[in-house]
Amino acid sequence: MDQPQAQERIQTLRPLLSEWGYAYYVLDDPKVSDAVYDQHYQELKALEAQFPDLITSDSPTQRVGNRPLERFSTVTHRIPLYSLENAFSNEDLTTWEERLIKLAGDDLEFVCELKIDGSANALSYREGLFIQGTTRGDGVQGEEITQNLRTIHAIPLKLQGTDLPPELEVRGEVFLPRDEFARINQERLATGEKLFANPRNACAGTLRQLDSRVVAARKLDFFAYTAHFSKATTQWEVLNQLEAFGFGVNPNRKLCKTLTEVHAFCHYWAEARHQLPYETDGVVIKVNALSTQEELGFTSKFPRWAIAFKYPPEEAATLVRSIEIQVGRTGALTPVAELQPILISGSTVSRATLHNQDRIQELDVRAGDTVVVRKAGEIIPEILRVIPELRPEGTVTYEFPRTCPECQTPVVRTPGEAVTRCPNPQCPASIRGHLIHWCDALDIEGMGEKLIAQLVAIQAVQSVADIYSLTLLQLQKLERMGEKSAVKVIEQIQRSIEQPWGRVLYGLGIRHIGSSISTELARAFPSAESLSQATPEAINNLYGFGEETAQAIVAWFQATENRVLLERLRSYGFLLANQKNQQPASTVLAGKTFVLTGTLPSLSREECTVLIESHGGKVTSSVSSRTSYLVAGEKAGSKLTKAEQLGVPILTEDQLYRLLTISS
Ligand code: 0OX
Repeated sequence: MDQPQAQERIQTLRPLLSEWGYAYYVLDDPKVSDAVYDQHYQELKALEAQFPDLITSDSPTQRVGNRPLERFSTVTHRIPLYSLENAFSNEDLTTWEERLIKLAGDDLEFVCELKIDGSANALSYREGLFIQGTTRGDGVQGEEITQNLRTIHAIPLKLQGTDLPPELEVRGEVFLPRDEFARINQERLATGEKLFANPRNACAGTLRQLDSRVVAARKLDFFAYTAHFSKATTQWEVLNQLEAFGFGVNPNRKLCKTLTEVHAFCHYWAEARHQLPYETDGVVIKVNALSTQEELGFTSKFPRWAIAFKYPPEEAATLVRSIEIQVGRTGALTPVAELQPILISGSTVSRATLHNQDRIQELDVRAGDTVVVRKAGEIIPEILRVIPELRPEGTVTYEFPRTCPECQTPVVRTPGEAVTRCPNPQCPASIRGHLIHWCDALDIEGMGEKLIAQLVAIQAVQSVADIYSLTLLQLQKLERMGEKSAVKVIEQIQRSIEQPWGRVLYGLGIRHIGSSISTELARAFPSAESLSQATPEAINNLYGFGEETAQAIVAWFQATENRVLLERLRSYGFLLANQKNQQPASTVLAGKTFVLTGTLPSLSREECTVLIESHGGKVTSSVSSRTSYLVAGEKAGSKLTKAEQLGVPILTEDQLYRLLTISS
């Protein structure tokens, strides 16, 4: 395809992909299947990779940057981002309305919007194109995080419609949906990283990432709530216009003629909000007429024409029965408070995390204390503070254990780290943790925590490889295990041998290697063999991976016991490599022909072929003018000379990886 033909095709693909993306992400009403979307997206990527001059900033492929920023720059907001005055009761709302009536008369209408618990941001558009996005910061100055905001599909890169304002500033809330928050924390738990306390913190932390590829993997969302248009005369019209421009706008809004209707809206959402897929902490009430808003103006801190009706925080007081220590897969000791069960926003809480030794010291929490518990992000309840007035006599300061409660090995705490660990790799808690993680990763139904605990207790399994030598008889002897269930478990175990290499890699429980990173790694390193020989640089060059990740992988594959484990898994029938006839990982190399020569540092010829083919490329045996690239390793022979003569580009293994990551 020549450049004009590519341009024509690109101009068909871009609006199509924008429309499908909008239907999927904003309207929640997909027009085509994921596979069809992906196929067209990859086609656009491939065309743009071939003709980089044709790339434009509003292309759907340009939502993610290629490399991390060094730092963010500070921007002064053209108009400050005000915060909102709070109302905590119906009386507070009535006082607010009385003040409004005094200042602007009684002909008032109100718009009620749910108050989203995320991060406020300002977005600038010029001639319909998204040019800059900033955080609220202190309201006067914020940080420029355009690249991160571009990853959010509810923020259009190009406004929809024809009659577009030459300049437009939109404000709204970026937030992290609850299920995405849970997914991220689960992954962090699996990789031994510190958990986010709630979706708001996770959202703010994500927006502060210098690498937009990390942001893109976290699926932030956005609701727009202000902008100024010459044509709009009311806030209600503003919201509708923002929707027409292609922004995500919260559908749960209401135009109210009276304060009674406002009260009803607040009352209704006090409970109903718990069913929403994102967190809200109140209702924002705004005067509808923009002319009245202007008339009312601002105090030094707040607009007079808006107020936030805040729902009471999801907190409750209860008694700490005891403080227990849990030992995780990585040996980390996590203190947990066993609580007198208490109902908080619709569910019973009986345990709360105390995070680590420092947090216990900071709170000075003791068994017998009455504490305030919050359901942070509605997922992990945490203790906010102790109520000292209610401390009974005779309580004692909690002593953090010096030995592992499971195996009595002295615990260690690396200076500068918050975590205390049991260093014993044979600790039953860490063995159980590894086994649970493996069974979860490989989807072995029936192998739950209880069964695993029994098997570890009788020393039937220690390493994940032992699972594959379990016999029916061994299982049948266990408590509450009939013949039928035992047969099922054995079947499930056998089935797991067929799981793809990416899942197996995730199951190995290497630090920092969560489930999505495993999938990426397995795409790039199609076997345990190639990954075990990869250099930290080759791993580092991959999508979103950092130094620590690369080091963790290299160290894991160097350890003798892990090499033995892989050998044992192989002997039980694990392929530890991608299947040849697997679905293509991407089509970024579509239309490209490769020739291989010499010995590559980590990939065998066979693996390199699988890698190229899995991204849509073709591998042939001899160099000609039609060869797109020669991949050359050590001791390359005549093919290298021929490629040089014909001007065929020559790639090292590292450069091949880079080609894959730049284009995918
Ligand atoms: C929200 C939200 C925040 C406009 C002028 C002052 C506050 N968190 O959902 N702020 C505003 O409005 C601004 N509206 C909202 N819906």
